[in-house]
Amino acid sequence: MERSLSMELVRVTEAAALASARWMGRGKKDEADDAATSAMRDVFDTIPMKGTVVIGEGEMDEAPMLYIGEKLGNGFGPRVDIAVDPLEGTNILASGGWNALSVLAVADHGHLLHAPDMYMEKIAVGPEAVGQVNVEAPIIDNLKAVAKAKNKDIEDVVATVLNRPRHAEIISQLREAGVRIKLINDGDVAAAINTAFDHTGVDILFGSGGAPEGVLAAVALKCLGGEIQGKLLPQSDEEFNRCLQMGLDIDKILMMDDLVSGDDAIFAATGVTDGELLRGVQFKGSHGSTHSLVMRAKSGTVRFVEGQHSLKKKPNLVIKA
Ligand code: VTB
Ligand code: MG
Ligand code: MG
Repeated sequence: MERSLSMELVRVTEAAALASARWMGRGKKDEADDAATSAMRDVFDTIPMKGTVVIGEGEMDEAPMLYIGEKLGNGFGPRVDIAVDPLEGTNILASGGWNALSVLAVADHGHLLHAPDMYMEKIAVGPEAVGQVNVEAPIIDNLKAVAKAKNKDIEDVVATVLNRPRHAEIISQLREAGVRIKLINDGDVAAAINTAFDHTGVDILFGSGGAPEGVLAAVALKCLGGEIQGKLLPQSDEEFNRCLQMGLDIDKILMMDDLVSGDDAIFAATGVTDGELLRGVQFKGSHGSTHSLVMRAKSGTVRFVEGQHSLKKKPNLVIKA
C-alpha cells in the first residue's frame, strides 16, 4: 500500500463524521448511521484502490451500502481489505454523549480477521503493558501486571468497561481491587485506543463488545504499539455455527496477529462527538471542522489531522438533519 493512501482515507472518515454530526442528540440513531454510511461510501470510490469490505454494515441482503463483500475504490491501485464502522456509537451520537467516532481500517488483502457480528471478550493495553496481560487471566492479575508495567500503584490504575449487566462480575472485581473505573455506555473502539495515550488517563480495557470493533481496535493498537486480545463469544447455536462455518475456533485467544496479520495496515478515525482523544465535529457559518487520527502500522507514524471544510465549496458536505 502506498503511504499516501492514509491521507486519502482520512477524507473518508471526515466526510462520514460531518454527515452524521448533524444528528447529534436528536435521538435518531438510524438516520445518523445512514448519513455516515452514505457519506463514507461516496468518498471511498474516489480513492485509487481495489478494495473489498470484510467488516461492514452487514451482509448484502441486509445492508444497501458498505456490505460485506462490496467492492470499493476506483479499481486502480492495491488490492486491499477494508473494515468500516461509519458511526461507532450510534447511541452516543443520538444522545450527544462522548466518543462517537467514524472509523475504518485498511490492510493488504487477506490480513484482517473476518470477525462475525457477535460479542468478543477483550482486553486492551497501551505499549508499556504489551505482553503483560492475558484475556483469560483473573482480573486482579491483569491489573497488577498493568500497574507494574506502568509503574503505578494499583489504586491509581484506571480501567474502562462497558456498563452492562453482563459485566457485573468484572465491575465488582475491579471495585474489589480498588482501581479507578470508567464505566462507559458505548464506544469500546475509542476506549481501547485510549489505553495507548497517557493523557486520556485510561490504562486498560476489559469486557465484551462487538467483535468487528475488536478488529478495528486491533489495527489502531498495532499502529500505536499497544495490544488487544480477544475471544469470540457466540450467544446462540446460530452464532456458534457461524464460527464453525467460518473456520473460527471459539476457544482460541485471538492475538494481535490473528486480528490483523503483518504490519501493512492503516487506521483512520474522525471524532463525531467530543472524546478524550478526538474533538467532535463543530459547525460555524460556512465551515465544518473535524479532528482525526490517521496511522500506518508499517511506519508507525501517528498523525492528528485538523480539518476545516468549506460547506460552500463542497455542497455535498451540507447534510440537513
Ligand atoms: C459493542 C461495542 C460498541 O456497542 O458493540 C456495543 O463494541 C454493543 O454492545 O463500541 P451491547 O449489546 O452491549 O450494547 C458499542 O458500544 C457501540 O457500537
Ligand atoms: Mg456502526
Ligand atoms: Mg459499532
